[in-house]
Amino acid sequence: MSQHIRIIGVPIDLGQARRGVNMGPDAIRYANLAESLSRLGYQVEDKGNLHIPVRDTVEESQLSGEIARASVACYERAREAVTDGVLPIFLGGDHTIAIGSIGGVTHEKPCGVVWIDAHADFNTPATSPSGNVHGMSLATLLGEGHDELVNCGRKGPKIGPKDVVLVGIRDLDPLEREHLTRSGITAFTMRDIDEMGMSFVARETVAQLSHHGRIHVSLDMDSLDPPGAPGVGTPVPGGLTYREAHLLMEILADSNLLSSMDIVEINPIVDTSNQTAILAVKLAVSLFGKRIL
Ligand code: 4U7
Ligand code: MN
Ligand code: MN
Ligand code: MN
Repeated sequence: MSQHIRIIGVPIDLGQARRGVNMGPDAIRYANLAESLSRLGYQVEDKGNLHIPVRDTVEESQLSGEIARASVACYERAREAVTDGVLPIFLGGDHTIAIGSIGGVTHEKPCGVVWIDAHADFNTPATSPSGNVHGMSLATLLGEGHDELVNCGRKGPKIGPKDVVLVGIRDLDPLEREHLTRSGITAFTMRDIDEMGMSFVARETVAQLSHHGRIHVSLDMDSLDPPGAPGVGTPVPGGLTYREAHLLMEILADSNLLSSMDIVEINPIVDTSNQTAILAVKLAVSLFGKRIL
């Protein structure tokens, strides 16, 4: 695992309807992400934010085009981080940032992806009830969605169904559910976590992805239970507890395979006292830290 971490802010809110998620990168910085990771012994470099157009200046019909532009920029940063041998952490913004981040880190070779989310983000323009692109990010990465997004960075699918494991799922749209079932993707729902425990779920996740030798963690903060993480645009009751989320991070850390990460969907406008960003930083510390004993 690289001892050099590179922070890349992607203040995009074009993939969903609520304003505020574009302020996520600064909320996470203000919660001391860089200092916390430095204290773990990493060399931390903050590259600032990508330039993303302000929502109010973008016509509805231009949204997917602008998301594609941002995704290509994000893709190039992700690809460059791999070339430079550093570990990139992408700060959203909404979950559309994963189209570019995961696209770019898989430019040379595939990697395993842990998608931690209340949602599967497996809609397509044909199945989506909302039309919001942040609910289509994972399907896009698997090659289904708006053409300019599917072909962002390089043509076609960026990962296959066996390269990704979903954890924390509890809210699927009817057609999205059928699509996910047909895909053959492994998804650990909240019921699975309740029945089998996070320890089993996290170990199984690592076991399914370890053959890649490299794991990307895409952390949507709405995976957590809303009382502890109220600052998200699409909260869903019954999420991961503080301890479950930390245990997941700790077991992923034990794999020694972590190579990149997204922290997404934090909306400071609906948060209280920045607690969702503070929690995200604590989870990142568990993910990149050492065992307590
Ligand atoms: B997120 C939703 F309809 N499924 O497609 C949709 F419920 O990145 C929500 O996981 C998507 O936060 C949530 O709009 C996207 C909805
Ligand atoms: Mn998501
Ligand atoms: Mn979500
Ligand atoms: Mn959300």
